[in-house]
Amino acid sequence: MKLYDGGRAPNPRRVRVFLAEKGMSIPAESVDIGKMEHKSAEYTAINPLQRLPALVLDDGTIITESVAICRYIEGLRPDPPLFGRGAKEEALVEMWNRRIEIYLFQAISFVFRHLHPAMREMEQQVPEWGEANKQRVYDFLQFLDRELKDRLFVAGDHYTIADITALCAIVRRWHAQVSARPSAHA
Ligand SMILES: N[C@@H](CCC(=O)N[C@@H](CS)C(=O)NCC(=O)O)C(=O)O
Repeated sequence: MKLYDGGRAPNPRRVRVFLAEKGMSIPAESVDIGKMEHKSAEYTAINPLQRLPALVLDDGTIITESVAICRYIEGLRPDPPLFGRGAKEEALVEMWNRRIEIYLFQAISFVFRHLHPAMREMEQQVPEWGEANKQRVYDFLQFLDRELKDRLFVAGDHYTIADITALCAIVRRWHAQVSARPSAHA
């Protein structure tokens, strides 16, 4: 088995955090997104969508999409259960992971990809779209904050993939920057 990893990028990080929670390690090869290595012919043969991460199994099967990779790992090592246990818990974990992916992770990535100068090469930037997503991020964070008043973790009383998605969505530099504003103490 071999994991194609992407350094500081958030999706590959989701898989690394998931593996760490499982106490597992998988041989990995780092693909440098900053150097556009994910656009190389070699990596395109692995994932024609040119996105990271990707997991190649010993029989040659290729799994892309972070959550699909995490589900495969969960199948290999079910404990601790990070996708919930039982019908109700599994549905709630799925619900929260999708909510975090769509309304937080994706919205933050739109802000970053459409506004940050470093992303110019990688994204056809539409600055208005980046700006529009800032408010969506703030609104969702407020909603999440209210939700978390009554429980320890995003999907309930146990740490799950939904927490990992939320953790990796938050851009640390951005978080430090907005937290440093006087308004953050309001
Ligand atoms: N839905 C995919 C998204 C993968 C993805 O967009 N990965 C980013 C790194 S976080 C990437 O490879 N970006 C390269 C690019 O945009 O050219 C997943 O969950 O793994």
